[in-house]
Amino acid sequence: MKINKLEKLKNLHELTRIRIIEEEIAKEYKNQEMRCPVHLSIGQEAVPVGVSRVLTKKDYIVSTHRCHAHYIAKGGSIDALIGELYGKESGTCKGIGGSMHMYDKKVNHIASVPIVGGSIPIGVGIGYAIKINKSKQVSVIYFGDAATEEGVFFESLHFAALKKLPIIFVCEDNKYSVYTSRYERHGKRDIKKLIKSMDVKFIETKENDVEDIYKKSLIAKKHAILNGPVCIYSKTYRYLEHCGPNNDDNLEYRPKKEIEYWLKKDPIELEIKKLKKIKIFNDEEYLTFCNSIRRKFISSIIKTKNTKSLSIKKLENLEYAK
Ligand SMILES: Cc1ncc(C[n+]2csc(CCOP(=O)(O)OP(=O)(O)O)c2C)c(N)n1
Ligand SMILES: [Mg+2]
Repeated sequence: MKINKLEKLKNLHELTRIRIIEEEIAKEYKNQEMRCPVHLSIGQEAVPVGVSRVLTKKDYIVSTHRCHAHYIAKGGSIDALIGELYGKESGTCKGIGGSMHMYDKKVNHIASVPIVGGSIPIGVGIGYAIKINKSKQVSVIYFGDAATEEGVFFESLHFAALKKLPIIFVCEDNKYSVYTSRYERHGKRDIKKLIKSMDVKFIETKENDVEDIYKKSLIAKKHAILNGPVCIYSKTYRYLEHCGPNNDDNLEYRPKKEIEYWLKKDPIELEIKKLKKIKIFNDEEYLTFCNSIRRKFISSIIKTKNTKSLSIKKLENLEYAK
């Protein structure tokens, strides 16, 4: 499958949009007005961008504590994202969830659950509903490498495989659960063997390569609808601390060589290199694009700061079941 020039540019723009938004959140966070912990995805953008390129608004996603990029890539509202971070009524959960609870029915981002592995069975339930309703959608379940250590992960894969549900499991393996590496947690356990043994198709992508992830997501979506569950497994890397706006490389829980390896594999740099090679990258245009995203985001922050938080009275009257 060939990706045309326009699509290549779209990929780069989407990676960049998410990077800039997360960078600006990191800057703003230091002003201590965002009223929640934040888990940023800087460095990990290729997975949500590649996967989302094959999804429609009607397809469903569920996410984790590190959910901003998933929400943005699914077409979520930037104003609603910021509103949620500032605890405002305009937020995706009216400002009472915070960064780890992006939820927006308008784009079928159904849940973000910070209990590790917690959103996996929700995504499986959605897959089951799609199957029963015979609608041609998929349920995408994003999770980190640590979620594969939870009991519910195994139960969910088992049920999805048994019922042949239209689910794309997406494992974003950034090697770490907070400060602890995959090897320290479960030695040389082979995730590929494990997932295949559960009768779920396994597709590994190239590291941080948005085009490859896009192409493989197309295959995954087709498989999920026709044959049942599939797992996209993608190695990637976060640049900042597990939770918060800072770099924590001074703590030395990650080897220097490893950090250097991943910085050379930056998803945006990789894409720019490719576009330069086929001569469709223009420095000036790209800079203009970056500046306009940054400007829009900052003005949205300023606007949000001047809006209201949910009143106690309204909070008491909220009916979630509606
Ligand atoms: C069941 C459970 N155990 C522990 C935690 C504390 N915790 C929050 S995030 C996290 C790390 C999760 O790592 P991973 O799933 O790989 O996602 P990443 O943060 O790397 O994106 C942990 C252990 C939790 N939220 N839930
Ligand atoms: Mg991880």
